[in-house]
Amino acid sequence: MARCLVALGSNLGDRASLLARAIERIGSLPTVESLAASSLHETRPVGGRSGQQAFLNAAVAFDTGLTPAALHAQLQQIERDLGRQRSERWSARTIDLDLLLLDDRVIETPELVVPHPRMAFRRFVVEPAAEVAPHMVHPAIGWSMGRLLAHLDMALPYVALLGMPGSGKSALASKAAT
Ligand code: PH2
Ligand code: MG
Ligand code: MG
Repeated sequence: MARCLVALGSNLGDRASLLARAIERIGSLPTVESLAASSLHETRPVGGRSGQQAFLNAAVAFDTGLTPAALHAQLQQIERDLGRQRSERWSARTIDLDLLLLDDRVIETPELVVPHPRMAFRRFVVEPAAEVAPHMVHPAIGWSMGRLLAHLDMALPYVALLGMPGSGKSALASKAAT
């Protein structure tokens, strides 16, 4: 059995009902036990086209004997069943289910990357995650969800560099850091 953390988000359709249905479906997956669900958080869209509707975000933690690949496939099936249509990246969606953590495993395959690459910087992920799994540790950073949230709360003056892949963001960031 592995303890698993999943983020949920919806900004299209009846958001609360879609999250509730997704949580119920996750709870009835084979071998899933001891599921804890966070409260629902209304959040402003981060990235994507301007003018998108606000999100409802949540997180669930549970035990499962499913393999990472099987769990990922099940989550994608639930997304499809709840009307998710994939168009451009970060477009409005009925439901988004992101596998954040699976114990302390690090997985990098073309289909699945765990821990979820952007999870640690996103308040809409970390806040609900800290509600259901405050002591679960991000295996690359070595910090618990509770500590990541406290860190975000300190609002340090970060600067973000955005750009196309290969546009030189990393080189610029290392120059700026020295
Ligand atoms: N998901 C995204 C991009 N932006 N913003 C909020 N507030 N909530 C999300 O779930 C979200 C987002 C990509 O999956
Ligand atoms: Mg997502
Ligand atoms: Mg996703």
